[in-house]
Amino acid sequence: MKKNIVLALITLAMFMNPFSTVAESGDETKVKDDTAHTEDNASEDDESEPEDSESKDDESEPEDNESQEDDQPQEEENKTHTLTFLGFDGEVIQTIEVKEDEKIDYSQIDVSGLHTFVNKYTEQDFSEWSSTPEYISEDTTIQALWKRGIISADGKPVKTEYYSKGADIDLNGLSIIITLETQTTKTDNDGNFIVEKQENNITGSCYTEKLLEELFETDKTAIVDVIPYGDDKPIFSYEITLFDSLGDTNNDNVIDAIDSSFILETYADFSTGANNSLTDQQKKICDINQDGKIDAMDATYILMYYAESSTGGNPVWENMIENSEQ
Ligand SMILES: [Ca+2]
Ligand SMILES: [Ca+2]
Repeated sequence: MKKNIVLALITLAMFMNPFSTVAESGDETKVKDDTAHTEDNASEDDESEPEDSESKDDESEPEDNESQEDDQPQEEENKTHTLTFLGFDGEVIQTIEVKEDEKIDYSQIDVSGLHTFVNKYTEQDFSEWSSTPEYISEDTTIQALWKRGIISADGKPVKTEYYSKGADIDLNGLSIIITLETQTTKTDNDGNFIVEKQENNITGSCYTEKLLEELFETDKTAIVDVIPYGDDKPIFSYEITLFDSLGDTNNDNVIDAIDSSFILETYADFSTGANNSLTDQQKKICDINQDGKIDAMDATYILMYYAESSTGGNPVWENMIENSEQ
């Protein structure tokens, strides 16, 4: 079919410009003369010129007829068809008129409007067209296929309660997954586009923006935002609380030998079976390493804390417990 079109175009070009055949036939001087005459006496030459060319055309009449016949099928082949582009939900986003012999330029279709946030954790964008024929011979509709990035938390941080504002935020247990879903051009038995899935764990490339000190500046509850590197908006948020009375058994805002003694006494009472009625809150305050027992170990932590703070240090329960457990 393309060959026919090329041949038709060549014939058409010859038909449209009979002077070119005249020039090629060697009558260069005449053409030059015509130009010269045009400068000298434009009106006369203009009138005479068509006559000249007409007479020449008459001589080559059979050729012209042929080329005209060739034009007929070309016009039919060169019909214009409508190419309709549908968005993800089947809505028309653009239509273009395309000639049959015109190669379709898909880059001219604006798909930027297809980029959306389905919700806070799902981003959707254009992936590809359901088909991309180079040429069309009838009205055609093609569909935009989507790709989605869905962020989800597979596991949450275990630690949501802190004992010191100076502790580091502990994200252990958190698992952030990005699921990439892409509609492919393949369809299932029901005619739906098959979606391919790919999961990426991106927990390791996430950070928290604020320190506990800032988070707990005014309140003992706060929201931690987990943000992926290179981004500025959180992909996961959770609540944490500050329990800053750990170890302060007499509630005087100081942790010292008195608190340590209290714990040892309590421990002694428990171990001898003496009657000791601590409230749950008091038990929590005394159980420094939160292992469910109040014993000499907790008293030792108090003394370590006291030693560090009394020498100008800024002890952090979390670090102290972690270091001593190693
Ligand atoms: Ca105290
Ligand atoms: Ca304990």
